[in-house]
Amino acid sequence: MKVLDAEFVKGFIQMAEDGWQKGWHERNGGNLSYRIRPEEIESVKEELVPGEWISTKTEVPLLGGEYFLITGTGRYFQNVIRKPAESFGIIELDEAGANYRICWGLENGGRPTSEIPTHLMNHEVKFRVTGGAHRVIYHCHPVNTIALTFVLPLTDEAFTREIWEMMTECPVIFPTGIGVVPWMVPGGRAIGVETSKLMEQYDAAIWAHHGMFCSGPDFDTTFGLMHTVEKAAETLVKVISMTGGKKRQTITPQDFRDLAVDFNLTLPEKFLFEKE
Ligand code: 2HA
Ligand code: ZN
Repeated sequence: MKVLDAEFVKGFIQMAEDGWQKGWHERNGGNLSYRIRPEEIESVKEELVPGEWISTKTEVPLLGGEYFLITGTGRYFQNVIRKPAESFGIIELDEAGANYRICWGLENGGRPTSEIPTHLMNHEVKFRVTGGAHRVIYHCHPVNTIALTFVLPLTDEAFTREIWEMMTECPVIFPTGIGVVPWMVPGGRAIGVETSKLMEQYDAAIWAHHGMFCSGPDFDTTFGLMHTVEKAAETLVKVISMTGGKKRQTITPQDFRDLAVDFNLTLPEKFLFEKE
């Protein structure tokens, strides 16, 4: 089969297009990667031509030999659907996960996203903690979530609690909460280490004054998580804009505990603190 005819590739392209349509990918902002299933990579073998080995700038031995779809550095989400073979590619990792080689796409001198260390380290943590269930890592620049990083304390507790309060389904969709990475230089291993530590417990991590990473088992769930957090962030921006932050009424810690019982959730008590 041709790469562009494969269902997993069509899903990748559609998710990139959906993110572009949401306004989360100005210019070359954001990046997306998908850990390909063995039968999926087998189905497109005829088109794979491995290139040179290049450093991943990290090591992810648990992912040795895995193949990924990954967007290109400097390439635009806007163009994923228009110029797919230039905008993303298929890479293969060596056994140590220390080097990759491009096997398809990233045409005209493309390379994987500058955030490849964070993507691979997040994939490795999620591979371990979900028993291989998670396959998608998604990064974008959603405006309301970014705006809140100038206003809320940069703690997991503050962000999780405020976002949960904005919509009853939030704690159902991400019961473990949201992590926050303070401002750091992007594109390197250090920010990848901090993000992947958060991914041990969370499926969403916010980068202060930059954007967000989400992880999930498939394209729909991962995009849906990003969308849910960003929509709740938009609601909070409106509440703060209207009131300065003082709510007349909200969902209380006891409400969350009651929800947890009926929905069979475990909501960490660290997010259910009493406010001043
Ligand atoms: O330009 O979003 O974080 C891609 C990015 C880097
Ligand atoms: Zn970014």
